[in-house]
Amino acid sequence: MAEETQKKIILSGIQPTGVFTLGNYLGAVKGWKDLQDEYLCYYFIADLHSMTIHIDPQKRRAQTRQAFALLLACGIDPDKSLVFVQSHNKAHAEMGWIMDCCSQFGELSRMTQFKDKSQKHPDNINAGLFTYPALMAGDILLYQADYVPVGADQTQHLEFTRDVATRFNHTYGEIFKLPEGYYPKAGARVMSLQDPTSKMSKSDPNPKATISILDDPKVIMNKFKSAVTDSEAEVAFREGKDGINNLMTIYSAVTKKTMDEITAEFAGKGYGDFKKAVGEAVCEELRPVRENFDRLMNDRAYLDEQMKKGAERATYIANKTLTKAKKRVGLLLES
Ligand code: AQP
Repeated sequence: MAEETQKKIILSGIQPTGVFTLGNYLGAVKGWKDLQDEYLCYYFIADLHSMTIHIDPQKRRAQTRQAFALLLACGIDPDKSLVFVQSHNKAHAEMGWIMDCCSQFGELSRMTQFKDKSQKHPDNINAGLFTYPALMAGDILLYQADYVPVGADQTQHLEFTRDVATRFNHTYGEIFKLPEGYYPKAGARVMSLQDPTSKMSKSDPNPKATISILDDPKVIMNKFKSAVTDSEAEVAFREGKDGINNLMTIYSAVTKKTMDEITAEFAGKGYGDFKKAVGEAVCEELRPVRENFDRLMNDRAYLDEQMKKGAERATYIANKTLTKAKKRVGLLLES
């Protein structure tokens, strides 16, 4: 892996807020794996971002290590991609502050994620939750990323990043590349199995609503069995069939079959057969991830070494842009 290559840079992060769900996997991480040959990929565990919600400190530490291992278990190869923990590179916090000072109260107030998360955690509407997009802008701009894979829920943050970068470049002189969104061809949006109108989330308190990528096959089968569907008996993708649409989306993402092929496959069969097939396909997809994860978690020395390597490289790359930014805003650099 060399920064000198002509490859475009892709950057993305995932919060260590719990074991990744099937949504995180099919909607993000599985796609990240496939980008590794074509792009120079930088992937990080966004532990600073996870501080916007309260997590027991010991749990946060354990989940951060676990999330790092999960990325590798899902096929992110540290020999091809830069993989690191956000807080291991101090440049993120420094650049975050610079971005805070380039962000306007009004634009941060309009972020839908702030509104959603404030509603979800009304007892902890902290300033970090409000300035989260500024930290995220710093994450992206530090590495001069060309592309950022974005789901529908992230486009507003990317626009914000471009706005802040443009403002900085205009005020202090051009140093930041403006990142573009990367829209994966096969990225699936996976919904809750219990409420298919809301997305599957790591932090959902109802365990039946989410498939964790480390769930035991038996547990996976049971969760699909109890997934909410409808009172019809037709496996077809159409409006009003949120539960079945979600299961079809999952099945299609795993098997690569089209919706029409899936409808044909289950014509005349009941939802029981369909749910069983979805469960089995997901178990098979996740089996190697679980095996890799168990192996990695038993090799603490390897994980520590990879984290250290990632932190060093990330710091080296990011410091180039950070130093430029600090100079431009007039911070007196240490001699
Ligand atoms: N249900 C989903 N379907 C498809 N993609 C999803 N992602 C998350 N949920 C789904 C994508 O996973 C990446 C990492 O997400 P994150 O951990 O940074 O934050 P998030 O989007 O807030 O994920 P969660 O699981 O919902 O976490 P919590 O519960 O902590 O808020 C992102 O690319 C995201 O789009």
